[in-house]
Amino acid sequence: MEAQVPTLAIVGHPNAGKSSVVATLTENDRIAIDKRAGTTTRSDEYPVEIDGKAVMRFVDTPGFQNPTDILEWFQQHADEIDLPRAFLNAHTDDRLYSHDCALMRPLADGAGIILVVDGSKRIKEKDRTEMELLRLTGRPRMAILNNLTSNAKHMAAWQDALNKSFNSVREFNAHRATYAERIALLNALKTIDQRWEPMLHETVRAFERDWQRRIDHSVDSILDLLRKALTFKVVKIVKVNELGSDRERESIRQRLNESLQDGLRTLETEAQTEIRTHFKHHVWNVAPDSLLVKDLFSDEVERHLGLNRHQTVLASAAAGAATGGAIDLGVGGLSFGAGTLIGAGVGGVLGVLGTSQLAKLDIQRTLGVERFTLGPVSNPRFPFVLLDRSILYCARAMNWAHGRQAADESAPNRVPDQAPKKQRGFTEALDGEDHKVLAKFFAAARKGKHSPQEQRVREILGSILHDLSTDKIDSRASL
Ligand SMILES: Nc1nc2c(ncn2[C@@H]2O[C@H](COP(=O)(O)OP(=O)(O)O)[C@@H](O)[C@H]2O)c(=O)[nH]1
Ligand SMILES: [Mg+2]
Repeated sequence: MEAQVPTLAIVGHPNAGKSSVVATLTENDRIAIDKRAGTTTRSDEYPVEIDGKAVMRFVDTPGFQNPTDILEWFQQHADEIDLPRAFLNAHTDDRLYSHDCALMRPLADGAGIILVVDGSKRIKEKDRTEMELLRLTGRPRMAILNNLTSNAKHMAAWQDALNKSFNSVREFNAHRATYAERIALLNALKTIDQRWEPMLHETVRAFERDWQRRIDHSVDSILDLLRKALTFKVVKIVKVNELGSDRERESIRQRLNESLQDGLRTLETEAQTEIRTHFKHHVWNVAPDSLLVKDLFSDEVERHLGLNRHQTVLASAAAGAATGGAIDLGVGGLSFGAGTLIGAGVGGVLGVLGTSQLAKLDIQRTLGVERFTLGPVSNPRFPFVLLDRSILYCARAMNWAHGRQAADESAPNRVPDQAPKKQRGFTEALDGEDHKVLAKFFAAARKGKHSPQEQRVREILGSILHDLSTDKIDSRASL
């Protein structure tokens, strides 16, 4: 074991939530969270790696087997300088103490202790025994109150009891903890042993740098998605003599529209997979009522995300003026003025993004063939909606605890995956200047051009994502 890397052994009763805490702290959603009590008999090491280098290590232990015996042994050998090492030496080959030795080994090697308790249960004598023997190890130690239910009746008693034997006591819910809470916990670990402070300081900084990098990568993924989506089009070439009636043209138009939508859905899914990977999620479940599982072109998504009418008109006008061309608010090949489109679109069954208003159909006839082109998307709200949904996806990926199981519906949802009610989407909360910057960026992207606004767009998105992963999440999540 590298001496420089802070190592923490996670101890506590079976089912206290030890494995869940390790999964959340190491962002490892593959750690098997075993519902059956006492099935873990070994100590498993889970390093936290940044740039391929372990910056800290957690050891998931089976918990104590014979706490009363150990306490007695500790008390009888009070003159030993290193009780964990001495206990281990005395019991290595003793099968009765195999779990206890698995737990004691990392402590003997210098690991600190995180005791996980289920704060919803009453404190028992066995708990007091364990607290006392952990105190006697002399190792730096923190206690985590992981309240498995909403029963807060015993929390104060736990706080009192734990405060007597631990250098730090913190509430931490393995199923709910956000990035900000993980960082807060790591910062608190600094205080349990002053000698760890410089190391943990570096670890926390590495975490923060890594987080910033993930935000940057997510911004890349989103901008990439927007560029691809805004240039995406579908084409169908048909021989004129195979084209009979107008009904046939209409059915071609409909099929093209489906292909356009499917293509855009696929692009969105690809970007989401990237974002999920940035935040190390392999297990991914979203509540059925989340806006994230609704179809991209559904009325609900349209209603809750993107800019409002007024903002759309202003932003599009600014972008149109800047690029020197008229804004294309095309509706199925016809041109309406901005007011007409918005007025007709909102509240309609299909919404603004619905079938007819997404993109313009272009039909060109040459050499006996008709070339039908649908796209790229000309609807001015679409990129704002797509952007909002990408941000929503990031919010979920950034704040979903890795130790949380999909089945746990009891943990209050702190991730704003239902649209904020008071505002439509994240972009709507931005000011008019930022709307214009975005609209100009979208206008350039539609033409496949680099936009001078790109740097500013990156800053805007970076700051939204940053805010979503720090303390500001709570105000949104309560909605
Ligand atoms: N509701 C809720 N359940 C939790 C939480 N942490 C753990 N659990 C559940 O409690 C059970 C035991 O958790 P686990 O991490 O395996 O505990 P261990 O035996 O101490 O490793 C599992 O079913 C977990 O899903 C939590 O914060 N909230
Ligand atoms: Mg376990």
